[in-house]
Amino acid sequence: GGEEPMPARGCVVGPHPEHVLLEGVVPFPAEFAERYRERGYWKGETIADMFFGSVRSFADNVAVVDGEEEITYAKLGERVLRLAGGLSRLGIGRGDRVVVHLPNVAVYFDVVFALFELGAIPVFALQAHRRTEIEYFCSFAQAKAYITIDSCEGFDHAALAREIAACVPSVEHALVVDTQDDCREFGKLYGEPLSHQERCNPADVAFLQLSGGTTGKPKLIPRTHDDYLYTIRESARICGLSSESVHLIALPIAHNYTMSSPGILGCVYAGAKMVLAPSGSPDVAFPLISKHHVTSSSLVPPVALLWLNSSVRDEWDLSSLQVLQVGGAKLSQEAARRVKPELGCTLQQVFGMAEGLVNYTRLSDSESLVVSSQGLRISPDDEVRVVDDDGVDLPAGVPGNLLTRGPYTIRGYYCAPEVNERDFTLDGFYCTGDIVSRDERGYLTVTGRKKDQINRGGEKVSPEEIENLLLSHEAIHDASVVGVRDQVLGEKVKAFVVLREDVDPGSVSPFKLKKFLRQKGIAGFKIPDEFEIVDEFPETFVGKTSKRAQRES
Ligand code: OOB
Repeated sequence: GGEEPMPARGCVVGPHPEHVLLEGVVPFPAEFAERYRERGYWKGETIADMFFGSVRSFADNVAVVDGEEEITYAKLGERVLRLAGGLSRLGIGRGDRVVVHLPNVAVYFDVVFALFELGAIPVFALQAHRRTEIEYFCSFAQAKAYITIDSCEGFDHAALAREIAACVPSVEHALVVDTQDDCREFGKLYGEPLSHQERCNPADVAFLQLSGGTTGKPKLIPRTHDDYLYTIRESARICGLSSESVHLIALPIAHNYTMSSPGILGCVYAGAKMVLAPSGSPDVAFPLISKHHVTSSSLVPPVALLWLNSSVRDEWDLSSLQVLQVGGAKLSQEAARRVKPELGCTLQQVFGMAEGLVNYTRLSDSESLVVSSQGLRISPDDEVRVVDDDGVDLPAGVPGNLLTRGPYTIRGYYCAPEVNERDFTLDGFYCTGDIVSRDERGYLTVTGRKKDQINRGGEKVSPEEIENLLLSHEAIHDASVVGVRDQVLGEKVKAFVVLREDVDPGSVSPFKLKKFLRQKGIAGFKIPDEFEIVDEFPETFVGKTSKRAQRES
């Protein structure tokens, strides 16, 4: 009765336009899409529809806390529409790719939801990425725009923006969020709210997420509005989020885990409050938990270990904390067992992948299940197979290769037909490269990995990518990069190098090699923690480098 509905969007929202398939995307086969719609997984809603639904339903709730700034859902909706107006006037619209390269700051929400409202396609770079990666994302995705911040953690992103604008022809706009300048160029984009929307179709690709690499270059993952929103609704429910929840965002904001498991989109869906932290370290996170009565957070295992082992833990009131998600890499049982007694909250293990499939232990699961398994799939229609190397299905309890297909798992990487042939079966299962065992109820335990990838505390490193960069060094004849065990990170990155015959070994040091890689412009977490100069690599009996021997050396 009688109340004016709030005009959350600039105009009356009409029906969605026709679906447009982005070139280079492998679509879901029609019979699967039909089944997922019939079963109510795909509801025919866009991420922007969901966002503005929450802006209406939770208008006066605080959505984002960033330092001293608190932004309500109503205010966020207004900021998003005004920025969408500005971006639209620059010519950014439906289907345009925009590389987003921002740290954990409130403006991230404006940018991402404005792009969704325009039907533009964000490409999610991590704050840690540097020139080599950003240039690659921009050119590979043929991005029309690149959005970053002036500087962060001592790195001059504004200079990077100038370089990208100069060297990637598709990039018409390199936009820099200015936190220091007086001119506030970026702020000027917030103008008249977007008044007409071209919008997009729920079956369209919503964004391109990055894969944890196994190849020379990172692969891009196309996720649709329909498929992603399904995981968001279910994740919010499985993680117990409500409009009373206060979720600490302590991991890199653009990672798939932080976006959706349950992540910022799960929070927006539930109308929860999100408290932004620049890092998960205890001296940053604990004061925020105590000040804002944080009820849940999502961490990777090394950060969970920092929380468990922190000397300042008793100085802060953490009693509001109810649930702690830990995922991205394997959490040891010893650490898992300590969470409840020492932090006073329920542990929820998360085993997910940007390609799709996400598993959670449930909040009502027994303590022994929660500490020993990485959880159960989200959907009854997630098809999970555990097979031997010949593709034969294995019985419960026997570890094997995890293959999966389902209502939110991609059918192929973006513009990557050759990789797709390797990583997807003919009937559309994604070969995850993970070795798992499954119990009778479907709970998975991760026991190993088949893919050539290093999981450095949740951050994924492709050995091939680093080997290729090392091979471009004039003193290096051959390079092999492997993961070696580390107490805290689980694995760290180690490079073995063979020098050219005429090179004096004294002229090459780990310090110099690190500097060389840094100058190439790559994310810091990919730079090997250790180097070893060797005369030759151990070989397998077929004459290939034995990475196993190197890992164990
Ligand atoms: C998440 O996504 P990605 O795409 O960075 O990495 C996926 C890979 C998995 O294939 C697996 O190898 C590993 O990361 N992984 C785990 C794990 N969670 C992820 N390995 C062991 N135990 C776990 N709990 O990492 C990601 C995406 C969504 C939610 C959570 C994590």
